Amino acid sequence: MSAHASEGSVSKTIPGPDPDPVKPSYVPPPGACDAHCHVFGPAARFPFAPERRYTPPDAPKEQLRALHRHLGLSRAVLVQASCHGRDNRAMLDAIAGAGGAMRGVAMVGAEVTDGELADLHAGGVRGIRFNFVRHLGSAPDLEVTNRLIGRVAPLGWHIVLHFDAEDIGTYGGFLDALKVPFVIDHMGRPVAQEGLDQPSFKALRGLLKNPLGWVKVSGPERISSMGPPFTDAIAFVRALIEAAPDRTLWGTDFPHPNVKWMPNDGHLVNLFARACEDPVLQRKVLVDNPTRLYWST
Ligand code: 0GY
Repeated sequence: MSAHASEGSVSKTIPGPDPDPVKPSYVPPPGACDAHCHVFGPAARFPFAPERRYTPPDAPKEQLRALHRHLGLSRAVLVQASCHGRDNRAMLDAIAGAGGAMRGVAMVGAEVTDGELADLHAGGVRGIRFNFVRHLGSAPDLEVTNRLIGRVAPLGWHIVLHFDAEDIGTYGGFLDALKVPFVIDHMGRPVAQEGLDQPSFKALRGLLKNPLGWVKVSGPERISSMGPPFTDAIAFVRALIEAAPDRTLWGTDFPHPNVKWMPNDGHLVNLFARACEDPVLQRKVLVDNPTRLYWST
């Protein structure tokens, strides 16, 4: 029995990414950043967390860097994956080997010390992530969350929030009270076939009127109702870039945990360029916006 199987009683095994990403026809501008991706393991060196909700195949830093070279992306933001829990070592190890081309978003608990937060900052971390989505566990306690946010604010960090669509309105009071920048993952996970006027997507666009509000136009495969090539996500990408051109980020979400349809990362790059045709906007989303949020402190 493998180490995974022996410890992962509530965790399902998930498939790895498409091993054969196409070379995108779109060439991203110099400095283009994949602002949402993960490293998984290798589990032999960085074991997965016992409390994880899924067990992925290894997707180590070498695999991610090879993908980014292939896609023409020179920088990346690694988002701590829930399968590693609050053990941020795999992510930190990848950042340390990237010569300044990677930053990170960590997961921490109330027990984190100020010294550990300072070490995370020195290791390239610029934010913390909170998963509210049901399939990754229960929502975090808001008092604990707000205390943690208060502790990372002096470091100049922001927070990354992963919500199910229906919760974006529910947490409006919490979001309105935030004093640090906040980034909503994966376009707020709307359901494409419910259209641009579905309540959660309207609420998200409302949130983006707040100058602290940011969004990632990642995960077309997560919001699509039609499946590949996920063109029903294009209108959502456009609407969000129009709502907040200076506070939108883009990412692959490689290695794509828990998706219904496994995307091809080369196609995702081309889909972005199709949704965002203006080179000035492309540069904002791929280069200038991530630079401001991740490389200015
Ligand atoms: C994502 C999405 C998911 C997983 C995680 O941290 C994670 O495990 O983020 C998901 O299951 O929806 O952002 O990669």
